Amino acid sequence: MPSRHIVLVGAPLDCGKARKGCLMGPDAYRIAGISRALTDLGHEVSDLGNLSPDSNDIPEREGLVNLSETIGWTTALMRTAQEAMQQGLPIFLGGDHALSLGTVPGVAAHAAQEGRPQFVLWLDAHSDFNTLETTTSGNLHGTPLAYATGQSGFDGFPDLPAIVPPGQTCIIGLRSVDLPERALMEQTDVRGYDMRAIDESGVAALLMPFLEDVAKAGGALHVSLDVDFLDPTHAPAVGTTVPGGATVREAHLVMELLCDSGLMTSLDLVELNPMLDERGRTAHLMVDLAASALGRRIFDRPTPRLM
Ligand code: 6HN
Ligand code: MN
Ligand code: MN
Ligand code: MN
Repeated sequence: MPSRHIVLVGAPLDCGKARKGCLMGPDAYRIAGISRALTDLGHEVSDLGNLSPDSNDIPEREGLVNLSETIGWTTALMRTAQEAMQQGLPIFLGGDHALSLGTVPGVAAHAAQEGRPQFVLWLDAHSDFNTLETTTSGNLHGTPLAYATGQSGFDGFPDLPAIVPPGQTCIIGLRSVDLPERALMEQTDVRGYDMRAIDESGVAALLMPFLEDVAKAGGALHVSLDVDFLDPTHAPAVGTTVPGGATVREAHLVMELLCDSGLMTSLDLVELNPMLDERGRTAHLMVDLAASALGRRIFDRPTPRLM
């Protein structure tokens, strides 16, 4: 893969749910060697350090967890994502998945300025398609994909600088979807693939048609990788473990196919909770997956294509 300018953006937000620990995520990725892994691949890496949320005077709302702080992170990340896109390929080091309330609209605004359609690949056990109206947990890390695709029910959040049409998003890894978010998602043309689809078809058969659509449209592609996409036996450092997730090889294959496609323009690494890790293995696995998406291969010879 050609050498890229990669911009690391630390976003230690921990407001998207009650259990704390994701704020240590950006530093865990740094300690696990994310910069070195990427410079070893020939990329230039800059690290913008850790961001802080904007302040605002939005009142808290009954039944919603940390609304004001979450909106403060959303506005800060929307702005920073647009700036980072002008410099290179940003990797947003989370932080919980509420991070994507800012990153996805921010990168989409950049794509709109360039006249390119924005696509989103969501690798997650969950669809994160709740709104402020449908959430039963009140945890706003369960809402970013609904917000970014322009669903209503986000009173108090900023107007979107750009909407990602639901048909330009693809979720892979689903195995925990709330009934109201499922009902909302079913009214859209979001592509959602559950673990059964991976078991039956293999992950490549699900991913490749989506990548072909991105390529045909000349689109930008944002990838949002939630730790719980992976099976908890491989990636224990996450608060929302759901058994039956992707294997290490399935996750690497997604990343390797993304790399071959040359389409990825930005990446979120979210939901790592270092308090729950075992000797840093989840942080290292996430770094290895990012490296696979950006050119690491074991043996530098093309794989024969069966499809
Ligand atoms: N995540 N659907 C559940 C909720 O509380 O809305 C779980 C959300 C999980 C969010 O994994 O990023
Ligand atoms: Mn650009
Ligand atoms: Mn998620
Ligand atoms: Mn999840």
